[in-house]
Amino acid sequence: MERRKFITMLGTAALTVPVMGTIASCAPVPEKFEGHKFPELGYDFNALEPYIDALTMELHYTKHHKGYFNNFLTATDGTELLETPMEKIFENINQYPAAVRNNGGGYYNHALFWENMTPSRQEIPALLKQSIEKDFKSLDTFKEQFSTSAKTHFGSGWAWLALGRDGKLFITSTANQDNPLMNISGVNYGVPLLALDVWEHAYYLKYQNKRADYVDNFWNVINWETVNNRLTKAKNL
Ligand code: MN3
Repeated sequence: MERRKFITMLGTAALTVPVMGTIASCAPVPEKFEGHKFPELGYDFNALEPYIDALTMELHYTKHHKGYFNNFLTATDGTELLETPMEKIFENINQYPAAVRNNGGGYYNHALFWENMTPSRQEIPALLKQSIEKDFKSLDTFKEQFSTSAKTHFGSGWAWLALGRDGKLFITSTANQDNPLMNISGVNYGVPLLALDVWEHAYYLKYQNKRADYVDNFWNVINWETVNNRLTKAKNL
């Protein structure tokens, strides 16, 4: 795409103001956006052992995630997207070049993923537990359905728990670096609450072809506090 045409499209996109007021009509955005930043990893590379090995974590964070971040900056260099929160960019992602979609998604999705894992085991906070039980009948049913989504997603992608516009939780999976905030066909809209990377680079060193074992072990490292906080923010819109 010609650069001028791309920038003109960005200008048009900025005029599209989403309608607010309904539950989860759009994603929570930072109150004060201070530019795109490569996020800190909140724990050591070996902190999630034995479920996720240190070498995988190090390569995943310093090479894959950093690569998406750097390529996103290159793809948006000189445009107003550098001043736009990712949640707003995703609302109009179908108008931007593939490099913005793929690398912006990779940058954002991994930040969510690191945050929704922790080395310290946690109880599920009440709000989240009640919401899961309401929409999936039980925690076990939810885990089973999420696991199935992650295990059966064909090829590279992500499994998600998200909050839909109707105020209900749902499970979905997306291809490549897409996510439920993107306005593209085939993606169900929702505010992401829990993300699981099912690209082979996320597990192959330790689990090889056994993605199912990686998915089963994911339940040992979930930061339920973070997931609950995301739900609280999304419901307060
Ligand atoms: Mn990844």
